[in-house]
Amino acid sequence: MSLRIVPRLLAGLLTAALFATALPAQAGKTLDAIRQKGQLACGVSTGVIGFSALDSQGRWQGLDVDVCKAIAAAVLGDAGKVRWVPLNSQQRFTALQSGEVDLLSRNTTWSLTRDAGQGLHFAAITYYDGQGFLVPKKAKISSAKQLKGAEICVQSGTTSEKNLADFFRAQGTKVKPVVFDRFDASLKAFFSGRCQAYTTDASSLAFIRMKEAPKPDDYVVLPDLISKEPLGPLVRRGDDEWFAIVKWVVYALIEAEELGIGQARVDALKTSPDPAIQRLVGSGDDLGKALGLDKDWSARALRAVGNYGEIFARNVGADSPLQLPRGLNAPWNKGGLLYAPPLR
Ligand SMILES: N[C@@H](CCC(=O)N[C@@H](CS)C(=O)NCC(=O)O)C(=O)O
Repeated sequence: MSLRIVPRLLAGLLTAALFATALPAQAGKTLDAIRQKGQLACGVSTGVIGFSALDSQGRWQGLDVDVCKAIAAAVLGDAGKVRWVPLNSQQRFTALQSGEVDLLSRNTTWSLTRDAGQGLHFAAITYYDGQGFLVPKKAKISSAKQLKGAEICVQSGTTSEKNLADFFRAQGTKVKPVVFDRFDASLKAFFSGRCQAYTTDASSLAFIRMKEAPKPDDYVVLPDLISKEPLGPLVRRGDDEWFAIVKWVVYALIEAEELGIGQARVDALKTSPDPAIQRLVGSGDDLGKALGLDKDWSARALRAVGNYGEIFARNVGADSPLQLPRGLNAPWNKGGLLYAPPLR
């Protein structure tokens, strides 16, 4: 054996040894910084009821808000240690890229160019949505195709703006988008009759009709959905450990619903005979170590906000004014698309 290959051989052996031993996860730089600040900076919307909006007491509420609270509970031990940063559609990506927020949890659609082209990583899907149209009832429009030639209010920096153009181009027709940078301005314009329709994610249209329309009954959401809008939290590229934490906190919430672990029963279930339940409530095998967290991370997240089904019901579903059906957002074994990889 030539002496020249010895260093290479040694380096190879060392690398193999490093990967063979289960490395205790390093806390990534984002997690370190969050711990140092004692606060998670979470980017939310400027006010989309059901997902992220201030309530009458000035507290942030919603499905996307609960995702941030769950993460804060998992990594800081306190769902209250979140700094909320309201961001409109245009501002959201720069705020994440620049480090102003640690994560964005705000009705944001996962797409290739956002994921691969902007230095970002979508961590998971927390709501399967699609783009729809809100129209005045008196216009007697029953399908999106009838909107040919219409002026349609839409917010800039959204997939809604792009899909609107695609949909009508594919039909060989055109519409006239009326584009607004600010959400409040877009709503004001629509409800004052500036446009014949308003377009965005269907879940947002439900809130817009119910909470923003002068008379909700004067408006209808058309049945057509013209796109796929998988919404979920995202992080900056370059910190795999932080990416993993955000991803697995969401999966823990989803898995807990599948296993029937409700917010009120997290501690009672510590004595469950089911190892999968034990792992999630912190009495079984340690899942925290691989994430750079302690063993109780998922139990804390669940105690803070409940499982995905509870989060959905409280914010947008059966226990909320929006009354959105579970639809695609039901667990995979109940007719929906929610599916967490094994937490083990
Ligand atoms: N899911 C779409 C649309 C998301 C979006 O930004 N929607 C608007 C209209 S509902 C919004 O959230 N506006 C509130 C704001 O700008 O704060 C996307 O990711 O582009």
